[in-house]
Amino acid sequence: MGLLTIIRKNKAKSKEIRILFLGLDNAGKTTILKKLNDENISDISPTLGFNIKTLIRDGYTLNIWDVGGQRTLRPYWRNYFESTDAVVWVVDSSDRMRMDDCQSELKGLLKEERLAGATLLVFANKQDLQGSMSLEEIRDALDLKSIISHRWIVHPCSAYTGKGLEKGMNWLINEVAGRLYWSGILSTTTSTNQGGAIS
Ligand SMILES: Nc1nc2c(ncn2[C@@H]2O[C@H](COP(=O)(O)OP(=O)(O)OP(=O)(O)O)[C@@H](O)[C@H]2O)c(=O)[nH]1
Ligand SMILES: [Mg+2]
Repeated sequence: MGLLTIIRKNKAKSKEIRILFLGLDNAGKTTILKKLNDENISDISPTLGFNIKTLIRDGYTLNIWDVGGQRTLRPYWRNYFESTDAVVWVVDSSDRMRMDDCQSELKGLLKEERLAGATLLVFANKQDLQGSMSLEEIRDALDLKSIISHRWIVHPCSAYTGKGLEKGMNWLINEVAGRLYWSGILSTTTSTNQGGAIS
């Protein structure tokens, strides 16, 4: 039995998926995570270290790591890369001033060898705010179309209203579970070959 088969079999028993929530500070990572877990979102402070949360979805155990995004904390992101199955890159869609910063941080991240196999979900958060950037604007501002190294999708959401959160996570779970547990029998319902957008 090959090593890959053994790893797949062991993972299939526990059906665990390790997800890393990253993005600039103030993007809404912690708020999204709390909303997904039906927690109160009215009193959230900037994350200075990390939060870990375990969610159960569709029979899968999602081990989610939410790491602080302030500039001084970003060098520590690499401490969380090991064994990551998926990255959720959270974007504050109303923060037009920092889209360049957001793009360069994301591009740097995708060059990391330890994240080579990870699936990428870009959450265009804060869609409830008037004047927030549309999906197309975010796709252009972050130059997402140039990403060919990872399977990706960009999905609009609001952590405040909850709109879009479950749909985005469902895509991610299908995608990762297909790769890890179903040996390449990928779901084709929402994805294109190397990514694309669902709405
Ligand atoms: N209007 C609106 N505000 C949001 C939304 N999501 C988060 N916020 C607000 O944005 C601010 C930052 O949210 P956090 O969840 O702390 O952001 P974060 O990405 O975890 O930030 P760091 O921990 O510093 O990396 C808070 O004041 C939230 O209430 C959203 O969907 N809509
Ligand atoms: Mg946070």
